[in-house]
Amino acid sequence: MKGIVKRLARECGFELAGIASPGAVPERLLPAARSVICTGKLYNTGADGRIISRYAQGLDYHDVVRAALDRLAARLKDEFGPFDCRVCVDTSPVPERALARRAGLGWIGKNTCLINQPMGSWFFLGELITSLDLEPDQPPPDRCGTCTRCIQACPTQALVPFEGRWTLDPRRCIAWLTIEHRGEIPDDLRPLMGTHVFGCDICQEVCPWNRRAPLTQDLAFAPRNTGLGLEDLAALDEDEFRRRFRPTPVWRTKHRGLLRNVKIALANSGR
Ligand code: B12
Ligand code: SF4
Ligand code: SF4
Repeated sequence: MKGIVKRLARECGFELAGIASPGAVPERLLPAARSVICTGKLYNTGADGRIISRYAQGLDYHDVVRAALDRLAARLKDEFGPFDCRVCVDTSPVPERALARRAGLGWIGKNTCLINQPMGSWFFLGELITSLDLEPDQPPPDRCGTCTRCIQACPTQALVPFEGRWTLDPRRCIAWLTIEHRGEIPDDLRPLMGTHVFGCDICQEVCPWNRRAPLTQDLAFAPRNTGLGLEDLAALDEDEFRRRFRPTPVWRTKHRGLLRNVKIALANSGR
């Protein structure tokens, strides 16, 4: 049964799939939950992520991953008959990295990303919580070893020790500051943000497990606004911003947030 689930997941566009036991959180979301099918979908196209991070250059992954999980649910129902299920992509109460680790998709690196040995960390996670009784997979070993590249490379020292492991201090993380933080960005952090106007890939770019990581073949993640420099972004009006970024994750900052970030990036590059 598990083999069929993994084969169908691959056919629905997921490079990674595994099974975890539900735990308290998915059980709250679906009381009949017996297992969680955890999936990973590669998004890296190899494009430069120094202005807009790689995950945000194509179509919004919430829509792409959700549609693929809906397809997977339909295929599983054709195969096994009716069952209860619930699709999750970035649903905040679901600890996706911890679940994916338990489903054998990878280990949680010191950069706090989920890393798969052959595939690296450039993938999105999504889950199908189901009432199917599937045997759970085992978490793989942690392969960070003595490496500390991500910790050293983080411009804002956002990766910090906590209770014997590494965790992320979102108040210092460029991804948080450029995407989620509203209002002014603290003066001391601005010069450290470089040219990043949406997200940050540095702690993944330096990770040795991403050196030979495969690229996505899914055209949904093909970069949509290539060739736009900081000056071009600064010159976008509200309508143009909407036209270009509405289908992508960048929409989340709104026009005002993007302009705030672009101003800092221009200052940091001496312009
Ligand atoms: C909020 C959020 C953010 C916040 C971070 C807030 C925070 N403190 O984590 C910000 C905006 C900074 C962010 C940034 C990014 N994010 Co984000 N984010 C989320 C979101 C929505 C919730 C995460 C959360 O609840 N964090 C709270 C912390 C406490 O919990 P946690 O992240 O689940 O992970 C901890 C536990 O799992 C714990 N843990 C539990 N069991 C175990 C067991 C062991 C052995 C260990 C060691 C640890 C451990 O350790 C983990 C690390 O601290 C998730 C989706 C989701 N629902 O999970 C995506 C998610 C984590 N983000 C994702 C991505 C892609 C990114 C960025 C790469 C985007 C970018 N380029 O800018 C960066 C990466 C930054 C980084 N180094 O992690 C992906 C990660 C995919 C992957 N391969 O890991 C996710 C899963 C979204 C998705 N559906 O694909 N993100
Ligand atoms: S995403 Fe950037 S700022 Fe955040 S922890 Fe990684 S390197 Fe540091
Ligand atoms: S850079 Fe090194 S320490 Fe950081 S996540 Fe990758 S292997 Fe682990």
